[in-house]
Amino acid sequence: MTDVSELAGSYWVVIPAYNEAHTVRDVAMRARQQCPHVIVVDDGSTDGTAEVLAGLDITVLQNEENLGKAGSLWRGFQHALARGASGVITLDADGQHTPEEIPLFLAAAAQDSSLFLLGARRRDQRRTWFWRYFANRVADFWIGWAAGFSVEDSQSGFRLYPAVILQDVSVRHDRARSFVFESEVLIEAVQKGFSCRSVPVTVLSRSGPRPSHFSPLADIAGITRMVAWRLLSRGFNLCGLWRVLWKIESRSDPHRVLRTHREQKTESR
Ligand SMILES: Nc1nc2c(ncn2[C@@H]2O[C@H](COP(=O)(O)OP(=O)(O)OP(=O)(O)O)[C@@H](O)[C@H]2O)c(=O)[nH]1
Ligand SMILES: [Mg+2]
Repeated sequence: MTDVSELAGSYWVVIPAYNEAHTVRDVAMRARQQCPHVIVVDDGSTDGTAEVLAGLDITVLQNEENLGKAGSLWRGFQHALARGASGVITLDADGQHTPEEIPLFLAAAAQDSSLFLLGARRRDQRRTWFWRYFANRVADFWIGWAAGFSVEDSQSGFRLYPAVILQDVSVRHDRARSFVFESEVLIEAVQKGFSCRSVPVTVLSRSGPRPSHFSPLADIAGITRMVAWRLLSRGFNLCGLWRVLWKIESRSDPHRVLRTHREQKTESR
């Protein structure tokens, strides 16, 4: 099995940041202690987010205007893939995720590098914000139904995307898709035969003064529309509903994963 510290060099960390001047430097520095390649995508911030990162040994990509979380993640993914990343670990810039937990993802990737890893925030910590928790659980149900497995925390931004998945999925990432994108990538990856596992992580309350970018009404409505469309186009995926109700975990299609690995090897020759 591959050593976790060896793996750290082949996974890139991508941190989308929109007006996160209060927290992003600390998050980026701590992520840099875990992995040598860290990218912060400053999404047209107006509070000096890029400036506070000066002097750090990381890559800062600046969007001239706000592209939304989806567009920023996408830009970070392309940057990392173009440099040969085996996968990308994403985490939020507001300090709610703990960069020291990155090795948990690397340890799981060491066992199976094709797994989509979802940082599942501890339920007792998420319950502190009741309505948010409730909205998330509703989203978990719908997304699980569409994907066909029981999802523990579909809205977590702490994730590991293997390169094989990023190269295979094609999902809209325009500004309107901001918080829908991460749910849709998950559904598409699983529908394409990749497997997803949860990695338990901690979640802290936001310390900075800025308001949440997540709008429970608009974003949950966007996610519901996307899921409804996917369910309609798959004849309501009754098998998926059954699997969610019985809390059945995601399983991979070994042929699909093998084929993708083979295609990748042929391309890199
Ligand atoms: N690049 C970019 N990042 C964004 C945008 N909106 C949100 N983000 C980032 O996405 C991450 C998550 O946003 P949050 O507002 O914290 O959303 P959340 O964590 O789901 O919600 P809270 O629990 O209220 O914090 C943060 O790192 C933000 O800076 C955006 O328009 N562009
Ligand atoms: Mg947050």
